[in-house]
Amino acid sequence: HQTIYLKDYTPPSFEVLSIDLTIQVHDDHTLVHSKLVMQRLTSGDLTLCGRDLELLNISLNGNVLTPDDYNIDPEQLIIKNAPDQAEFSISVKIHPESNTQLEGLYQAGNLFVTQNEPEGFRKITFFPDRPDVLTVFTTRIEADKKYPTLLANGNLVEKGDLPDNRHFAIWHDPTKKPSYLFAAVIGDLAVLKDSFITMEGRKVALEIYALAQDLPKCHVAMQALKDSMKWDEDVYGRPYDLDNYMIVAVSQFNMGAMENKGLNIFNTVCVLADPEITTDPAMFYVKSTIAHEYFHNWTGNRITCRDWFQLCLKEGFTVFRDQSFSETLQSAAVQRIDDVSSLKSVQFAEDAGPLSHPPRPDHFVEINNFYTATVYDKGAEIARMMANLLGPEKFRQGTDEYFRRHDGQAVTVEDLVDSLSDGSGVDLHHFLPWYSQPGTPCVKGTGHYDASAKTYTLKLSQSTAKRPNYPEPQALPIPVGVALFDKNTGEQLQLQGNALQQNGVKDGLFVLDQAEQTIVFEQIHTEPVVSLLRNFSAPVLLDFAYSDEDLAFLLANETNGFNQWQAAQMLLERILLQGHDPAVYLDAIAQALPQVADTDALLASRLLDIPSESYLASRIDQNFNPAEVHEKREVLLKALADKLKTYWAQAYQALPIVAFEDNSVEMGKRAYRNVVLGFAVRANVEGALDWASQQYDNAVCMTERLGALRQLVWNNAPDAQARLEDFYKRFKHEDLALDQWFAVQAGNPKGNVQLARQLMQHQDFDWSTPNRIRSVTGHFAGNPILVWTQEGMQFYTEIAKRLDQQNPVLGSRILQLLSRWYTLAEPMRSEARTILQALKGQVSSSSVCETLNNLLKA
Ligand code: BAL
Ligand code: ZN
Repeated sequence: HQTIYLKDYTPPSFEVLSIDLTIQVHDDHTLVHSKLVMQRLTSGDLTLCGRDLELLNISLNGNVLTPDDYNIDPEQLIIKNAPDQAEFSISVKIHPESNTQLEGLYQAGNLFVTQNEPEGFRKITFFPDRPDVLTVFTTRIEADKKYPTLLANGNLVEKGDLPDNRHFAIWHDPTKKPSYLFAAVIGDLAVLKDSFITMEGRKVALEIYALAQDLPKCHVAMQALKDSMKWDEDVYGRPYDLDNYMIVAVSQFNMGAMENKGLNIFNTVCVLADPEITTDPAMFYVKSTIAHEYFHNWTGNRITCRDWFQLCLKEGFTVFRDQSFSETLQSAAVQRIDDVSSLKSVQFAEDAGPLSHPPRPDHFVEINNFYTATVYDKGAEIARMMANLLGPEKFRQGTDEYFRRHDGQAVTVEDLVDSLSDGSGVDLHHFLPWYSQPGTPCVKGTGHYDASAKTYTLKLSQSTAKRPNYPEPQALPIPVGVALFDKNTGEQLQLQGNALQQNGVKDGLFVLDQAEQTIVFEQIHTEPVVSLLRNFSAPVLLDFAYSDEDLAFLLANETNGFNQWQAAQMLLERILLQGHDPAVYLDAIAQALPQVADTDALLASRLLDIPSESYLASRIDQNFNPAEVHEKREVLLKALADKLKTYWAQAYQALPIVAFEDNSVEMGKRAYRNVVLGFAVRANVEGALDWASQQYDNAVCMTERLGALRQLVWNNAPDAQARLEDFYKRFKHEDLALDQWFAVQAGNPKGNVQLARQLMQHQDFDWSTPNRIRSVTGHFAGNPILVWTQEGMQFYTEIAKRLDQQNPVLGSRILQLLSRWYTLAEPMRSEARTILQALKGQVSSSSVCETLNNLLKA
C-alpha cells in the first residue's frame, strides 16, 4: 500500500464543468452511465479514479476508446495526451447488492444508499475523486417501482414511468460540489415533512425519510434541524441555500451521519429518537449530530477541503460549532464536561500511543483511518482556542471574512487562519503549529504568595513529548484560563486591570507561548488559590503544584460547574494514579454534592464521574497492570459509596419517577437517579437492588429502564435474567433498543470473553450492521481487565480479520482499540505482540494493514 504525503499535493490538471449521471438499479447489478465535460487547467495526464468497476465502454469527444488509448489499473484510468476540452461518456457495471463495505453505492436491506466520503465515489464511476474538483451534478435514477423513493442532491426536475414496471427521477444540484458530497437513495421510505423560512425569507422544504414504522421517531430530529438552521443564522449569519433539505435514515452505516449536499444520510442511531427506546444521552446525540451535519453546509460543503489532509478544517470547525449549539440545549458547564471528558479519554489516549498524529496529518496510507478523535475533537479545540481569544465579536468578523473569501472553494487550514486573522485584525498565525504537531502538551506550574509584597507569582512551563518521525516539538500558544480566589472567604478576587494587562492576562486568559513564563499578580491582599485552565481553555494536561486541599477548595468554591468538575478530576487522578489518600476528596465531595444536587442534578451526576479505567490506562506509559488499576478504582468507588451511604438512600427516595419531559432539568434528575442507584447498590443499601427492579418495571423511558437493567445485570442480581428476557421481548423489533440489550451484557465488568462471543452467536447478532457489532465490541472495550487477556486480544484480532475484506473501515476501527498494548506489564506485553504479529499476513486491506503496522511500531 502506498503512502501519500501532504507535501506532494498538486492541483488537478483538469476541471469538470459538469457531470450527467444515470444510475440504473437492477436486482443483481447496477449500470452507471456518466457524461463528464472536462477542461484542462494545467499540463499533465488526465486521471480518473475508479475501483471495483467493470468498465463497459468509454468514449472521448464522440470516439470510442480502446485499451490502447488509456492505461488502467485497479485504482485509476489514465488518459495520456488528453485534449484540452474532453467530453467523456463512460458506462460501468457495479454490484451494490453484494457491497458489504458500506462505501460507494450499497444495498442495505431494501434500501440502496451511498457513502462517498472520503473516496467512495470512485466505486460508483470513473471520476477525479478528490475534494478540490467541484462540479455541477445532474442525476437520473432508474429503478423498479417496488422502490418508490428515488432521491439525489438538489432539486427534483422530472419524474416519470418507464417500461417493465420501472420509473425514473431526475435531480439537478445547482451548487458545485466535490464527488464525496454526492448522494443517491433508492428504496421504499416514508417521509416526515416540515419547512423553515430562512432569514432571507425563503421557504425551505424539510424532509426526513425513514421506514414507515420509524417515522414517529423523527420529530426530535426535525425540531433539532429547525433549531440548528436558526442558530446558524443567529450566531454565524449563515442561511441555508437550497430549496430543500433531506435526511435519510439507514440502519447499516459505518459513520454517525454524512453531510451530502441537501441530502444527508444518517445512521438510524443519530436520527431516530423516542423516549421509550432512546436514552437521554442518545437523544442528545441525535440533536447534536443533526446540528453537526447541518452546520457542514457552510463549513464543509460551500467551503470544502483542498485535500484530505485538511480534514480537520471542516471537521474541527464543525465540531466546535455543534458543541457551541449544544451548549444552548443543556447546561453549558455539563456540555463542556462531556466534551472534555470524551476528549481526555479518547483523544488524549490516541495521542499518547502509536496512532498519534497531528490534527492535520502529513502522510497517510488510508484516509479512512484519519476520521479520528484527533482530527475531530482536537481540531475543535483549536478552533475554540482561537474563538475564545478573539471573543464573540471579533471571531464573527473573522468567520464572516472566511465565508466571504472562500465560498465555493476548496481550501486549507492556512486559509481559515488567514481569514480569521484578517477579518478580526488579530494575528492568529502562531496557532498554525497546533495543526501540525502531534502529542498533548503538558503544562507544569507552581504558585507563590508573598504576603509582604502582596504579590502572587505564577510560574508556568510547557513541554510536549517528541514523537518518532516528527521534528522536535515547539512551544505552542496555550491559552490558560486563570482566576484567583480568596483562600479564606472563597470569593473570587477582582483583579486589577492594569496589573493584568502588563502581565498579558486578558479577559481571564493568559497565553503561555514560551517554554517557561512567569506572571506576577500585584496588590493581592490575601492568600489566594489559583484556578487554572478554566473551562478547559486548551487541550493540555495540567500538572500544577496544588495541594489536595487547594483542589478540594476549588471543588467547593469555583463559580463554574466545569471548573468544579475539573478540580474533582485532578484529585481523583492523584488518588488513582499517584496513590494519594482519598480522604480529602471524599470529604470535599460529600460536602459539595447535596447542595449541587438540589440546584443542578445534571451537574451533580457528572461531579460523581470517576475517571474510566481506559482513561487511567492512557496515563500509564509502561508496566500497565489492568487488574491493579481496576482494583484501585473499585476500592475508591466503594469508599465513596460507603461515605455517603445514608445520603444515597435519601436521595434516591427523593427522586420518584414522573412523566417524561425532554428538558435539561428532568434529564438531570434522571441522570442523577441512575448514578445514585449505582452508589446505593455499591454501598449495599438495604433494598437497593429491589429499587432497581422496581425502577425497571415502572420506567416510563429508556433512561430509567436501561439504568436499572445495568445495575441488575452488572451486579448479577437475582432479578437480572428475568429483566433481560423482558427487555428482549419488549424491544425485539426495535434495533436500536436491542443494541442496548447487547451492550449492557457486553459491557458487564464481571463478564468475560466467552459471554461476548456468545452474544455474537445470538440469532439477532448481525455482521452486516456496524451498530450491532459495535454494541458488543465497543462496550466490551470499557473493561480493560477483560480486553487485555490473551482471549480478549484474540477476540479483537479475530474480528479485525473477519472484517478485513467485509468492512475494512470498521475492522480498522475495532483493531485501534488495542493501540495501548505496548504499555502492558510483562508477560502481557509479549503476548500482545505475538497476537498482533499473528494477524500480519492474514489481513490485506489498506485500512486494517495501516493500523496494524502502526500498532506494531510501538
Ligand atoms: N463527514 C463525515 C461525517 C461527519 O463528520 O459529519
Ligand atoms: Zn463532520
